[in-house]
Amino acid sequence: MLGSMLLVTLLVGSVTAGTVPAEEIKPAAPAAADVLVPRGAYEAARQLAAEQQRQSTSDSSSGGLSWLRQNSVSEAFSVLFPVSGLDPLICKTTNDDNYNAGICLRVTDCLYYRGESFGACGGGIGSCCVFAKKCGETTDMFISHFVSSTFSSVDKGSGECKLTVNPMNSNICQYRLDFDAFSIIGPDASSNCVDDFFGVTGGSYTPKVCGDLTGQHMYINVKPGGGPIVLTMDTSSVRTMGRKWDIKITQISCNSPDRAPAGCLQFFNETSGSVKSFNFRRQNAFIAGEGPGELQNMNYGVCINSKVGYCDVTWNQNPRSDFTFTISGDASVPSEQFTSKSGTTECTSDFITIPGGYVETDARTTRPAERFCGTKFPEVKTASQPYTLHVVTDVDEEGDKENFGFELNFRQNLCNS
Ligand SMILES: [Ca+2]
Ligand SMILES: [Ca+2]
Repeated sequence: MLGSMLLVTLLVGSVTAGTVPAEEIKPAAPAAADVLVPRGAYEAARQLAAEQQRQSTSDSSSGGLSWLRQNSVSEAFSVLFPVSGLDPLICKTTNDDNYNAGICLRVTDCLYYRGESFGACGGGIGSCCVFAKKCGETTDMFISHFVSSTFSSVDKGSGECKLTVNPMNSNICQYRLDFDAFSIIGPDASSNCVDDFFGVTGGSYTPKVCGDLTGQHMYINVKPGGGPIVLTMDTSSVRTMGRKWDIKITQISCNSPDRAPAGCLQFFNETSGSVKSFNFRRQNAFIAGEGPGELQNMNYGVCINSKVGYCDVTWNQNPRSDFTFTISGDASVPSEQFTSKSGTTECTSDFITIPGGYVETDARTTRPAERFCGTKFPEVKTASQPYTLHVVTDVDEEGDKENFGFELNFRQNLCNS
């Protein structure tokens, strides 16, 4: 009872603190609250909020980022009294047409940092604040969005367009990019991104990409205390298309449970899921005049987090269509003629690698195979941890036809199953 009275006092006190000039309000340094409540009570509340936020962070076992911790007393506290060194709360926006997540901040802070408010969060005290940035801008927010100037109209490209992302503090080790929307011109016939492309500099390796990346993600590692990363979107000013992009950028602390292992451009923290190559398009037939789906010069790792109680992983071609594994060779022939290839002599240009992989040849025997290409993918199992999938493509599509890339499903299997 005493606790809830204290809470009410604190909440009321802080809400009425709107007379403090905006310049004095910083997310990591509660200023207004200090003068309104006794120092001891404030410290106690702050420690409670910090402890509860730590617990709710460590309880988070869902895939990807800690998600949607809304509407609780501790969250209201953490909005009013942000604790230095802890990530701000992530909130869901009310209007998810363009953005699906923001940062829960005090209303005054959202205004001060020129964010856009998308409804309430943090027990109704905070404002779900979205930071949308365009060409030439800079951000150092926990979560920000790199967006195209228009979301729907057909436009000419605008040439080089850069967003500079500075670390929000000296303890940032990683960024996660979520391509919530991403549609620019795809590659030419030799799988090269010539008209439009997107790339990231200033951090660990990321490939140059183009086409459709909606739903994909990338992790970029950086040295803590270092400089910014730069996101570059380069769109051809002589080609017209309804381009759009909304790339959500999340800063990840060095000690965050959401941090992906180094070397994994993509990381899946789930027992089952689907991995697609960049610009894998979901259509079932090749469209004349369009380049291949496959992109050149790929060389990256995809990692699956090994879950406790699970002992191996099975990879399958997505059964949705025959075109979900067309990596090398001629995919313009009837799909009955699609063939699976494996090994280092057959697969030399475009291929995927599954370390420790083996294929069942019949019910009793297996054949080791780690490198796969061609136009068909056999069921592959591996018990070699960490579970990874490597993607390699060369500089052209010489000898290949109508390659889409791949869409593979993975499933971790329980031990002793
Ligand atoms: Ca190919
Ligand atoms: Ca190729």
